[in-house]
Amino acid sequence: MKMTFRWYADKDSITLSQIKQIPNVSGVVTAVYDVPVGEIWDLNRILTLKKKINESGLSMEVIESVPVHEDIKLGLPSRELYVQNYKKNIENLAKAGVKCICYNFMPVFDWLRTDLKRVAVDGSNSLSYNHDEILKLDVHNLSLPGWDESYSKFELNGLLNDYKNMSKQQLLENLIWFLKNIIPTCEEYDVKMAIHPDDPPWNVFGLPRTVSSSKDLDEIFSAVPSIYNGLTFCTGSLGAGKFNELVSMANKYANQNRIHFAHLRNIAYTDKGFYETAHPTECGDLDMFAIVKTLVKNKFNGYVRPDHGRNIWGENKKPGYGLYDRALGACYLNGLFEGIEKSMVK
Ligand SMILES: [Mn+2]
Repeated sequence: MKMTFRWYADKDSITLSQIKQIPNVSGVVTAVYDVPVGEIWDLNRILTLKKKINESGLSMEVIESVPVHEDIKLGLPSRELYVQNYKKNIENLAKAGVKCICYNFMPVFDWLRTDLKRVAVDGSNSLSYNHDEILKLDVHNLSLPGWDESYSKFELNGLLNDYKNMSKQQLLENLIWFLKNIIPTCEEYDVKMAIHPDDPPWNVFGLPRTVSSSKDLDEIFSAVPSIYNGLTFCTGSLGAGKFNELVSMANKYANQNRIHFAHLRNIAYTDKGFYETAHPTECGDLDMFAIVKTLVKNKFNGYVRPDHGRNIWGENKKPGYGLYDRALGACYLNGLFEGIEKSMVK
């Protein structure tokens, strides 16, 4: 297991030296953030970013994300150009020593919550999702926490309209087309693709979803069997769907060597959705011990990061991405891995 920590580069108020001080964190998970989706990341900018990270004693082996242009998800003719650009990005990232790319194939929104600061009894706050509140929203006049700056209402209406008649099967076919195009490049440059599951794993606003369940993942992997076509095992995203049995999924995909990256976080279910909790098993509804044990049992050797943390100790950072609770999460996960690994040695 290689413990990493997400870092938003120059936009992040958390510094590399703070991250380096978290025990056992060997690298950051980052990206070149200000390039429009679909365009090529300049190699020199990637190398400059890498140099800065390496000088802090950290590695840059995982990128999250290289976003996929909507035209690829929509299967438009312009996808031919965007997939060439994507391949060029894989090549450039490989030249900078990147080993794993996390990406997703969710139309329009790559995560969705109804409250970014749900306050818990202990005074901490975290992200939460309530399906009733989603149903109350006017799809033609959406205002969503965390998204108002990303799209104008006009753009959003256009995009939602573009997907109106797309089936789940069509979206899956577009994903498979994308994978068939890029995986040979990944094999050539030794870069593993790790698809992030849908968050949350069900349809919202009528948008199709195609990476929500074990059945979905089986179809994706059987269509493009190369081991370079792999998974970001995000426990919070998959686990939001009670139909997903995380331990058996961890067992299946770690055994197949498909899990290249793991986001390990906990959630608690409510009547209408879920909220994010501290990482330990007893803080939420996911059995983090059983999940990690299953990964270790299958000799999982990929990248791990703590995922969304709460805001605690008066910290008021980007929702999910404060320093303190994610650092606590990393320490908890380090302890789980060490305890389980050492107890399994005969
Ligand atoms: Mn995740």
